[in-house]
Amino acid sequence: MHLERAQFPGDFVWGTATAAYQIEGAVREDGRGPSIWDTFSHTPGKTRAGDTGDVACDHYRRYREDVALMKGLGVNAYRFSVAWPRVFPDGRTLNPRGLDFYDRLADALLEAGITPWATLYHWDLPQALQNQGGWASRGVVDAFVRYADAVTRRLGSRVRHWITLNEPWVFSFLGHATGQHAPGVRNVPRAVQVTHHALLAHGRAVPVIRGNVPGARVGITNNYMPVEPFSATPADQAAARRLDGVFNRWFTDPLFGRGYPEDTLRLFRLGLPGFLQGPLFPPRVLPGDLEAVAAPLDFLGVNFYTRFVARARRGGQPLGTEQVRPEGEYTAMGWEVVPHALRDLLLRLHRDYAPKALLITENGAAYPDVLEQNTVHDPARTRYFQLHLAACLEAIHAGVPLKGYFAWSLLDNFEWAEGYSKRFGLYYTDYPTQRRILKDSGRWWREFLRGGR
Ligand code: IFM
Repeated sequence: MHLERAQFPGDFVWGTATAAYQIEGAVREDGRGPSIWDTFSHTPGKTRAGDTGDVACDHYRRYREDVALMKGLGVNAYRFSVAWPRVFPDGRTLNPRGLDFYDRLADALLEAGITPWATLYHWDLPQALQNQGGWASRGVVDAFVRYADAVTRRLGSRVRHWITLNEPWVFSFLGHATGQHAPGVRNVPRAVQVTHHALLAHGRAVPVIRGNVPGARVGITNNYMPVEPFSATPADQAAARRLDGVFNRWFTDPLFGRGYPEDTLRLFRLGLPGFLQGPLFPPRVLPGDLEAVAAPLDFLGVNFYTRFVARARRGGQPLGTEQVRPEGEYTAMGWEVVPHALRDLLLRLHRDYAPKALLITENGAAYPDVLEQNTVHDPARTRYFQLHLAACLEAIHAGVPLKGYFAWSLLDNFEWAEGYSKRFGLYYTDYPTQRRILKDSGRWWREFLRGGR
């Protein structure tokens, strides 16, 4: 496949992405408090092989080396997240030492000519706030705004690009409905309430960030899951639309001033006749909330990995829908490789919401990598990147204001409930020695980024 950096706009953002709990380790360093992921991962049976983020990639101590790795790759941006429990260890009291780390990281990035893109929340809520109800309690909104204020005051002179939340769908539903993620709650009404508090916290933080950061660029990152009907039957189409509401529109319509989608609200209120009986779980939304959620954005962050093919089915499956797994290529996560779905998604977001700018804030793939003679041959991952970059180009040619792409991830890391069993990195992490080894896919990226500079 012919793909060159020069085919993309000259000012395109090229980055790699990570998140605090997945790479930092040092969970007791410099006054950090426990997060819900510390609690969850230390609870027997919650993560694969009982893995925890206690050490992870030891990035807290090795960040300089990791910045050098990025420089070697030739990226011009790095998306990382700030750990809330480093900054407010007990949920209330500011710990300036926790911010010192991000200060040093930002300086090291800038010195290396890499633009920092900071995410405020990538799932590591301070346990102290969870003890007060966490995201299910409205008090979390003020706590998040205080946290966003403290972080952006301290880093705002050097970090201009801010992402409030990473993937509210995931931490709302996997954290509070299925219980696969921290805090491990299984309560659908609570999960729906969490979605609203998350979006409200985002919207209330946006003007605060702008006030603290000269020339701020502020956005949010959603995980998008395009849903395609299995067949053209009205039942399958309706099933796909239901899921699209819950996965995608619920987290996007309110950001763009449309409130929550009517059909999904109706589903949450009334259930699905013959399947789920209402009244169920519409969220409590107070006057003024929706206006706050719709704070103007500079960009919409898109995390894309795969699609969902939906078939209507009564009984057994949530929302009267089952997932069909078409024949084709799948990654080690069991996610289908479908680059056309990324192109179509970008076209759709542009058409339906017209954000000022779109960025792919995550895209990548896990494969069963094997370290052999100090190298990892991972042609499937290289191909995954190439196919998805080609999909991005098609979207750009069709007029989508796509401004950047962050590969997930810089290095193999703690993949949440999957622990260290799934590897997404451009660098292989040899956990016993903490050596980082460039994979073939990383070499491909380096060559790609070298071209056209
Ligand atoms: O590792 C995660 C990341 O934290 C959020 N988006 C998806 C990635 C792969 O599962």
